[in-house]
Amino acid sequence: MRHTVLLYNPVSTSKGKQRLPLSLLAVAAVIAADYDVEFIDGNLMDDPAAQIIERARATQAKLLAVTVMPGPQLRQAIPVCKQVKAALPDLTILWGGYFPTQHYEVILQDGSVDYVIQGQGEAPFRQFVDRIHHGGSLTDIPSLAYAEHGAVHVNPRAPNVPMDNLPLMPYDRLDVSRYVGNTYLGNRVLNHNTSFGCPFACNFCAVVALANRRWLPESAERVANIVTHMQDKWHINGLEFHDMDFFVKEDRTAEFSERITGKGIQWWGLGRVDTLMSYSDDTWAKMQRSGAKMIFMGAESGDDETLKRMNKGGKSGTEVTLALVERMKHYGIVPELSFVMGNPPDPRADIESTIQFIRKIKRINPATELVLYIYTPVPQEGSILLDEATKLGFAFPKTLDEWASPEWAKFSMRRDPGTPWFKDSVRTRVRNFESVINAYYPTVTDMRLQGQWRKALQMLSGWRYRMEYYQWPYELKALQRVIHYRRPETTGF
Ligand code: B12
Ligand code: SF4
Repeated sequence: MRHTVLLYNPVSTSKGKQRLPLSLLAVAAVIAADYDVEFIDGNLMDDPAAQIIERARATQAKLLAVTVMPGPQLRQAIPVCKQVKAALPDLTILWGGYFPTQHYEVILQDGSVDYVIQGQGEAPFRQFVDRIHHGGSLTDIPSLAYAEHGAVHVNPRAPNVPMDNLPLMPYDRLDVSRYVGNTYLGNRVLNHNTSFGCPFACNFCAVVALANRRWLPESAERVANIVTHMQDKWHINGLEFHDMDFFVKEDRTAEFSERITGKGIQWWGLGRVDTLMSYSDDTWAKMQRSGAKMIFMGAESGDDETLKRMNKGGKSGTEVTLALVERMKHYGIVPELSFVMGNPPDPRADIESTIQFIRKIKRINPATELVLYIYTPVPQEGSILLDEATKLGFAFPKTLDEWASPEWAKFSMRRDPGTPWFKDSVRTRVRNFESVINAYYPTVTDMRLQGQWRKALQMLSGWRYRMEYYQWPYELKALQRVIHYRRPETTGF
C-alpha cells in the first residue's frame, strides 16, 4: 500500500498571483516515486484547515509537511496547524523553510508543531518520511529539531546535496495550469528555482541561516531542459527564477542563455551588483539575446559605510551600482534595485543618503525599478546590526501567538516594522518619498497603468520631485486610490 503525505503551502500572495509552490515541490520530488503526495495550497482555497482535515481522514495520512515564510504565510500556518492538531492529534506536523530554520525554538515550544527541518530539506525529509511510515528513530535525523521533556534539541545539519543529484520536481502531482500567470514578462509565466543558497553573509538576510554560505546550482543544461519542458507542456513565454542568486557563476549564465535563445521566453532573476558588473560584454549580450528582461539586485544603501556594516561583502559599493545601471541601459535589461533603509542606530541619516543616491541612479538610468524595504533584524550570529538593534531594545517574539499578531506580521513584511529605533516621522519620510518617486517614475510591472494615467501621474508629481519636496503628498495618495497604481512587483526581497 502506498502512503499519502500531505503538503501544505500557506497563503503567500493575493488571489490570482499564486506561484508554483517550489519549496514543497522540491521536497515532494524526493518521495514522489514511493509515496502519494497531495498539495493543499492556501492560495487556492478559503479554508485550508478543513481541507487538510478532510484529506487526512480520507487518505489516513500520517504526516502533514508545511513550508513557512515569515509574514502572511506564517499568520495562516499558525491557526491552521493549531486547528488541525486539535482535530487530529495523531497527525504528525512538520515545518520547514525560512521561518522554522530561524525560529525553531518558539515553534517547538508551542506544542502544535511536532518537528522542524532546518536548511536544505530534501535529504532529511526523505529519511523523516521513511521513518514515520516504516519505523526507526526520528531523533537522529540530521537537520531535525524537536522538543523532548520540555527541552528543544537541534541535530547537526545534513550534508548538502548537489542539485543535479536531486530528482526533478513532480509537476504531474498538481495542476500546473493554475499557476500560469500573466505578468509584464508575458501572458504565460511560470517560476522555477535553479540553485540553493548564496555564498555571501549579509547580516540583514535570512538566507545565511538557511544555507550557511553555500551555493548549489543546477547545471545550465538541466535548467534549459526544464524550461523547454515548461514551454512544450504549458506554452510559457515568461519565466521568473526565484533563486537567491541566479548569477553566481558566469559560465553557467552564459551557457543557459545560449541554450534558451530563440525560444521567445522573457525572464527575470536575482543577482548581486558586483557579480553582474564583473561579467564580460559577451555574456551580457548573450543574456540580452536570450530574453533577460529585468534583474533584481540588492543595492541596499546609498552609503558605503552602511554597506560595510551590513557585511555586504565582495566588491559592493555605491560606485559599482552606478556603473552597473549605466551598463544595463546599453543592453535594455532593467535593473530592479532593492534598498534596506532605516538601519540603526541613525535611521534618519541612512534614509537621507539613500534618497540622494536613488535620485542619482534615476538620472543615469530612469528605467531602474526601486523596491524600498525597512530594515528588520534576522537571527544571525555576530551580526553588528542585530547587536545594535538588541541594544536599542529589540527582541523577537517569545510565542507563536505573538508572531501571528498583526504587529509582527507587519514587521515581517518590512514595510512598517514598529522597531524601537524606527520612529513615525522617519517612516512617514520614506513613504512620502516613495509616493512621489513611484508617481514620477511609474513601474513598468504595472500593466494596467498605461498612456494618459502615466502622464497624469508624472505631471502631478514632477514639481515635487524636482524640488525634492515630498511632504504631504495627499494629491498623489488620492490618485493612488482612484487608479491603484502600485509599487514595483517583487517576489519578496
Ligand atoms: C518565491 C518567494 C516568495 C513568493 C511566494 C512563495 C510561496 N511559497 O508561495 C511571494 C512573492 C509571494 C513571496 C512573498 C514574500 N516573501 Co518571499 N521569497 C520567495 C523566494 C524568492 C523564493 C522561495 C522559494 O520558493 N525558493 C525555492 C525553494 C525550492 O527553496 P526554499 O524555499 O528555500 O526550500 C528549501 C528549504 O528551505 C527547505 N524547505 C522549505 N520548505 C520546506 C518544508 C518542509 C516540510 C521541509 C522538510 C523543508 C522545506 O527545503 C527546500 C528544498 O531544499 C525567497 C528567497 C529565496 N530565493 O529563497 C523569498 C523569501 C523567502 N521571502 C521573504 C519575504 C520577507 C517575503 C515577504 C514577507 C516580502 C514582503 N515584504 O512582501 C512576502 C510575504 C510572504 C507571505 N505572504 O507570507 C524572505 C524571508 C525573510 C526571512 N526573514 O525569513 C525571503 C528569504 C527573501 C529574502 N532574501 O529576504 N515570496
Ligand atoms: S542579501 Fe543577497 S548577497 Fe547577501 S546573503 Fe542575502 S542573498 Fe546573499
